[in-house]
Amino acid sequence: MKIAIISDIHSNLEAFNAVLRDIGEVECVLCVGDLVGYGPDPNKVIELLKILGIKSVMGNHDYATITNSAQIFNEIAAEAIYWSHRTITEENMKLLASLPEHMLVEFDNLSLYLVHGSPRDPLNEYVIPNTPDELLLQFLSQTNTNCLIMGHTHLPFYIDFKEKNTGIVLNPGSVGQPRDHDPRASYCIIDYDEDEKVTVTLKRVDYDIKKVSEKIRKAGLPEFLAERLFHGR
Ligand SMILES: [Mn+2]
Repeated sequence: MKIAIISDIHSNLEAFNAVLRDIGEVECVLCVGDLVGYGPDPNKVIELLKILGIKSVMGNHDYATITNSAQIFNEIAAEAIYWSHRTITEENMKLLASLPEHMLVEFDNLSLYLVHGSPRDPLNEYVIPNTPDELLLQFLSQTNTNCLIMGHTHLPFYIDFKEKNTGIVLNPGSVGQPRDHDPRASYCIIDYDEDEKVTVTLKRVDYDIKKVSEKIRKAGLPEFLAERLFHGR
């Protein structure tokens, strides 16, 4: 059984579509938040998520967009938050507001805990790839599951603590604004076989960055948000 994990789409429809095409046949697709912010297509991204029945938790940009409050963001991110708040339809805003802070998803003996930031700070804590194992194991045990999935940093990583018989901690990276100097859209596949063996594969997909950058300029969003996509930062 295959499960696809996506995160941080950030209103980038071209990247989202490219990832969905690459995913192909899976049991389900789950999202770790930040559907909107930065990019030019918040409504289309929310509507596609709804049509495909993709479950998601809430991200800090989703929360800031709903509440129209971006004081904690830098000027460029804040501008995109206010723009998104003005642009998103009432119906789509309702869906955004209904996203849970965290989510527990279970398949047979595989249980997944999804949260945008961290289990102790669901919206805002950055759990970066070189976080000490002790803290990751502490988070994992706090969730009472065998797979902790976080987003927010836009930096993909996974660690398998199977030698400690505890589980997996992973971040699928960002679909719509990767920041690890690889501009391709990032996501991951969890493969769970009959012997209950879990395999995680981090994936990258090319998409039409030029098209998105032109849409960003046309929408009147900050130029930096268009430029950064080409460099994956
Ligand atoms: Mn994000």
